[in-house]
Amino acid sequence: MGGTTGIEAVDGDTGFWADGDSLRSALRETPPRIPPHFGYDALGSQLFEEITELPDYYLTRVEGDLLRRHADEIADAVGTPWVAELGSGSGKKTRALLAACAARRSTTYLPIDVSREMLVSSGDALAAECPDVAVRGLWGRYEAGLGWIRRERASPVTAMLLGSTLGNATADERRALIAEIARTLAPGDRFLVSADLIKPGHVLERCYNDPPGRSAFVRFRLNHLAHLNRRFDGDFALDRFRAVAHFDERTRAVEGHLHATAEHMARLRALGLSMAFRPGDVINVGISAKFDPVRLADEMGEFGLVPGSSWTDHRWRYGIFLFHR
Ligand code: AVJ
Repeated sequence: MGGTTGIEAVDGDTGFWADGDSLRSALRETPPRIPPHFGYDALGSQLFEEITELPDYYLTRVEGDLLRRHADEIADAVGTPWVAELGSGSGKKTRALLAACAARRSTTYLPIDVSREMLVSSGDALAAECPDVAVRGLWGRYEAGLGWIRRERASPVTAMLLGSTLGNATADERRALIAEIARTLAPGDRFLVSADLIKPGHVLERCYNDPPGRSAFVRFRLNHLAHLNRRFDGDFALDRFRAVAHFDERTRAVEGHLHATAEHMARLRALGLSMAFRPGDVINVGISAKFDPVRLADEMGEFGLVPGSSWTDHRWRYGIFLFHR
């Protein structure tokens, strides 16, 4: 048992997950917004890996430490033969947990990601390190991956949403995603979700901006425009934007912004869309909401998800929370 048994395109045969309608409406918000999944094409996924290595970007390291330190306990609490991960990325942080799961029971891992390249490389790395875990990669958006799980009746299952990725959704998107997860899960299934906890604005602004001499965040944010240019025959001028993240105390979210530095127009021909920019105009290329564990549990409760065990670091920076359906 084990090894990669292949990758399935769950967003249709073309794998064309970058649908124009949701983009068009997000670009019409004030300020215009680019939804988070556009940040994770092959290049964006690689740039995000660079971000995780920045000295002040603590999220990935703190979460990885928690997952390694508590791998056995989490694997006991998980208890399901199917383990699906929404936004699996490089999969590095999850390997210790999957190994602990496979040591306890026959385990099939379903990584869901919009980067096909990431599914291939993470699947290969997992097969080499944890040959006991069977892997079926689902290439596409979360909703499509969850649809696959329902159709194939892959249950009992644990759906995992790690990396504090829930924070990248707007309030509306977040409710829709939790609802979709809750309706996919059957009684006995689990939801393992991690969350970066609320902390002072200056710490978060240092975390979400490049230190001197580095440019991982700037390139990651600008790649959203480059990606739209490639996908939708666009002409966003990357050199007419400056990338800055700031923490909004009111919404308790870091906002990743691109500020226009010159008056200009940009078009996305495939969408028949054109946008005018003046110096200082903003495009929002990603929010990273920060969480209060009590409010998170309340939000899950609205969808019938019941809190189980949780794991936090001793400085209370980050939490991993298990919910039962
Ligand atoms: C993918 C949730 C880990 O919000 O910290 C956004 C994504 N990185 N801007 C985060 C991200 C930079 C990231 N996560």
